[in-house]
Amino acid sequence: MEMHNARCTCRNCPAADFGANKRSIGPAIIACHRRPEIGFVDPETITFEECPQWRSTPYGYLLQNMRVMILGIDGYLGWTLALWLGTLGCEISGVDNYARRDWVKERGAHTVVPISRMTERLRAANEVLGIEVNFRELDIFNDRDRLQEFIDEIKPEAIVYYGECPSAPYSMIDVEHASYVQQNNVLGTLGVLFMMRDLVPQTSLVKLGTMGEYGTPPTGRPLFEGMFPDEAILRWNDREWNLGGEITPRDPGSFYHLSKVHDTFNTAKACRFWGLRSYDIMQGVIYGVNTPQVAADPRLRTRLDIDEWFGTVINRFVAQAVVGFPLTIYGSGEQIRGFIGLEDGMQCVTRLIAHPPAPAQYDVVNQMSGFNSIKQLADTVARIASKEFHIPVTIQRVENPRVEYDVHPYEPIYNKLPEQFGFEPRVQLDDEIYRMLELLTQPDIKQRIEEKKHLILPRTWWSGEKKLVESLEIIEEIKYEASA
Ligand code: USQ
Repeated sequence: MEMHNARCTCRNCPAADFGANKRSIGPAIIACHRRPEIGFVDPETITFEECPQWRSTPYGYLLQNMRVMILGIDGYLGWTLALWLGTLGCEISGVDNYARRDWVKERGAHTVVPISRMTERLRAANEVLGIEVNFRELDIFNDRDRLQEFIDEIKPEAIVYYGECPSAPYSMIDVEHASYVQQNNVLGTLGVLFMMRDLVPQTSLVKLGTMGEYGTPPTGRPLFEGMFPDEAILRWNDREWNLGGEITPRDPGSFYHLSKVHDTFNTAKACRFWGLRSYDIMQGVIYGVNTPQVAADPRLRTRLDIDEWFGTVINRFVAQAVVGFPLTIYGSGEQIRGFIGLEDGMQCVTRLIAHPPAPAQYDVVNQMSGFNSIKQLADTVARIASKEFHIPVTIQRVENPRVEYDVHPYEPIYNKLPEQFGFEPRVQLDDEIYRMLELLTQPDIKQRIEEKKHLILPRTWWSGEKKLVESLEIIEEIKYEASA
């Protein structure tokens, strides 16, 4: 079967130099940074399939030794991606200021899967996987000059932006936290857009947004991939307009989600103003602990948070089950979210890097592999924990400290990744929950969950109140039965 990016041409390639012959009049021509010997060519003539610089991989053609810079390389996703892409032959560089470690520490929590210091991580990546990561410790917002220098030195061919604070509850603690999250996220990204304009305008920016930008519109309007499809019509007062291509309305659920909405507009405009290229990923809630690389050695493990601020719902439910803490469904549990396993998230980003947007193209993909209600997830975790691990599990409903629709229609559209980029989900929810239970029941990890059990019940209310939520009802007790 033909690879998804086989017919992409130099137009999409970060090695194409569009400024090569500025004085020429007539059709655009390019030179190639990687193959100067080909001279000036029409950007549409050579395809990725034909170009010897693009090598076949399971995720499409990938530039040989492609230079990928990961902003936020020390986090849950950043570290995992560094090892994943390194194994595929990419030259990895990355920056981080260890903020995620600090935020979690500030809340008195810790990653329940122990992770190594960066120096140890880098050494282990080299020893175990033969990957050299070019790392620089810096703050994307505060150390702009140093980041600029680093980008200029590396000249990355793709930049993956994972350097934002990802927590809705953290952004709702108080005005300091809300301001910090918006400054770090929105202004950090804005700075990078300017750097790309000045230093690497041909590089694609793969930027992490969130499905939460859309919210859950009570009208039931489908959650299109960023923009309205061509056929969308607005009717009003006997008149009609075609909405195709317009950014859809957003209804974000926290000051964190709002920061991502602002990024959406800043990034879309930078592509429009300066011809930059970007894929904005609206990612569903991510879960899991497993890729072949992070599982290869304990020093290569990625973090896993389970506290109310940085733990996402499936990861939290699994940890709660392991220590016998009743699973915490907020509100009715009927709220529905899109989800994606860690390894599937890595596959999607790889495919996007392999298929760069054309100049000035801003595009959005909804990155998820399925959707479930919170109640369904709690039931699934409880079933696997009790049946396969003989752990009795209780599920409780607690007050919902957030402001969100409890019951709502949900129709996400998530066709682009499978249809245009060849994404095939491989992570099955049940299998990944099983793998997480295997890891989290290990005595040292279970002990680390026990130590932070007091940080499971949420106390950050969207209203500003500071009190632990109260349990509303115990809705299920699932016990393992030997005959089952
Ligand atoms: N929830 C529970 N019980 C819990 C934790 C969460 O019922 O113990 C519910 C929440 O009320 C919410 C849903 O589960 O309805 C998801 O909550 P979450 O904390 O797993 O995820 P969220 O706050 O939405 O944020 C996470 C990531 C964020 C990403 C987002 C994708 O932290 O970075 O943007 O997932 S999305 O949800 O699609 O916006």
